[in-house]
Amino acid sequence: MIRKFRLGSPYDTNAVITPLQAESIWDFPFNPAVTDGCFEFSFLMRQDDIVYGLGEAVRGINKRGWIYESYCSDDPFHTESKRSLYAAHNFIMLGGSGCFGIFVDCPARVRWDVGYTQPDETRVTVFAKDFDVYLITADSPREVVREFRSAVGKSYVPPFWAFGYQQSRWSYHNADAVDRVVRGYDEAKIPLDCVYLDIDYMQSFKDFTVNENAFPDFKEYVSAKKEQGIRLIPIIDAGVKKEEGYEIYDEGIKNGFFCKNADGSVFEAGVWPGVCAFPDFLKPEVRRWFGSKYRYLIDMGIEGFWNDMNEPALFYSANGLNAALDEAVDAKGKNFDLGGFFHIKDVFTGLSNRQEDYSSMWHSIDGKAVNHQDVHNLYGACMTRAAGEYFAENYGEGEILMFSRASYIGAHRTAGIWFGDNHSWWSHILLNLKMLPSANMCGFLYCGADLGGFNDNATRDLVLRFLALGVFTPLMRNHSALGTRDQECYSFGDAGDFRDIIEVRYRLIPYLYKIFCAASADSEMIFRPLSFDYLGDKIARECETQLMLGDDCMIAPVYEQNVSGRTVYLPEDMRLLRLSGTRVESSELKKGIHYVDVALNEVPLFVKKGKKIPLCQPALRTRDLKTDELEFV
Ligand code: MIG
Repeated sequence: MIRKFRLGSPYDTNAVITPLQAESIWDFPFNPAVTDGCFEFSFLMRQDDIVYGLGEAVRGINKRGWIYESYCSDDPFHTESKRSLYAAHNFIMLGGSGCFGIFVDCPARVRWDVGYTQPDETRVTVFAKDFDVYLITADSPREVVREFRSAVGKSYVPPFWAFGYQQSRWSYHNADAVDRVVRGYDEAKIPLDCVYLDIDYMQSFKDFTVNENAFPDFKEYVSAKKEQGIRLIPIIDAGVKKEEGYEIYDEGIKNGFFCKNADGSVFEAGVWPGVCAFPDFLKPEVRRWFGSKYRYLIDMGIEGFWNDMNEPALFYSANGLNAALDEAVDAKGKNFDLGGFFHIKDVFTGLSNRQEDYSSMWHSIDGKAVNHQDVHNLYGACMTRAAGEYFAENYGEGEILMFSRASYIGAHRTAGIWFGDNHSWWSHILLNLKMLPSANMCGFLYCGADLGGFNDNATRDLVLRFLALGVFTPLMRNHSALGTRDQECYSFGDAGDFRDIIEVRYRLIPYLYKIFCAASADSEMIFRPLSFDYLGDKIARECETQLMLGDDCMIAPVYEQNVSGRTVYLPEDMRLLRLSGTRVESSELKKGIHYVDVALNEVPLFVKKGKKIPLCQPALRTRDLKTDELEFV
């Protein structure tokens, strides 16, 4: 059952699509109250209750014992100490003595104190006066999720080729660099379907432009790659370069499409292109306008995009920078104590993504000025909705690949997400694994992390182990930052182990695609915590390093360095498949704890009794897969 409670007159976030009669917020059964001008509610947790949800966030599948904040943030350090990442996924669920889910449909900041202040209490603070809260009750966590997901609508299904292996880097800056990647993979006989274009393909980082020195005849080039079975996926950033004569900027100015300052002038801040204006994506006409701009690239043969920097990330504002410079100039020549030094240092390091800047940004909704803070968490989602709706209308649903960095529930209907700038750290294999079921609860099915890690230098074994998790994630993309060690699969000498891992992915694609489509159609999760399936089993309930995959399987990737395998808990008898290239080794394991050897070129898959897993022959491209010639294991 689902009930809706309302405070004030909320802006329509487009998250829930089932029409429901709203009750008063004061009838919400979890201690609704106003404290210090903010709305709060709370519920008690028994010792063995698990709190699930919050989608893309730090820490565990069980969210207990930390404070999280829904506030879309461009933060490239995904450490335990953080409260916010790029997304605002306001769905939380209690599983245990009772079972219910809560969705706070509010695009302003929301704080989730999940047993941090009071170990047995979850306290939620909503920093707004107009919003809806939904209460979902059912008999089990799985049913709560299903009920919630049916209310927010079916998840986006990308094109079939988007299940192929994808290679990215910031940046393959010209056609030669892209060709080298394709050649590297082809020579190593490693499957590949997509190569990504990061910001350097543009002219001066301007959206919907192509640098002609880097790609002299882009259209021709895109079609030549397509003939080779390779799709190019360009990035689109939220900020529009301030430059007279640049069509997008001029049109935005002429039509009043950009966010404003309080005095009505255009809000400006620095991002990659330099000073930028920010489309007011909350306006339907702005979404239609910006969405239609993708056509420029689609007409050149492009079939997929990734939307970046749409929290929105702000490196600095003119106001912030000038104030900081004034302080620095003012301090010059004065006797500087340590306090003064750290103050100036903080002023400069705090220039990016400043609260003051977000507070000085204004939207216009139905002719009314709305402060950015009240809708912050919808900005990126609306950017992606702009593209998604244009694609669905003009090219048909699921024809164009789209995924975004920032997101809000609702955006899962038109796009996927990636988990942003992780690190080439072993701990991030596990963090990214834990994000998968949480993201699925919130509707995001097409997702994945930067395999091999984005920041910092990767090692060969890390990339292999990361890829072995990526074999199962719908988005299987290796991506890394400018200046870090190359981490393409052919960059570490002998590529055989990489081929073995990625071939396993291609063998599984028909099966994974089927699970994906069914999960979208039936409002199911692809990845579930073991506790969803084995409710009374203590070890399963506490397991944070293994996941159920669909209805037949369990996965348990290796996430530590210098180990030859890992300990795996089997909540029932299962068959272990050791997959490597076209090799399949199968053995039976009894319920209980096992140490399982996993070589660097192997992918372990645990299959429940009485289930059969279809495999096809691998191919270098998804288009060459013979999806109707399946062998069953
Ligand atoms: O400030 O476009 O998360 O994937 O490679 C960094 C450059 C901007 C952040 C994205 C990352 C991308 C990078 N971008």
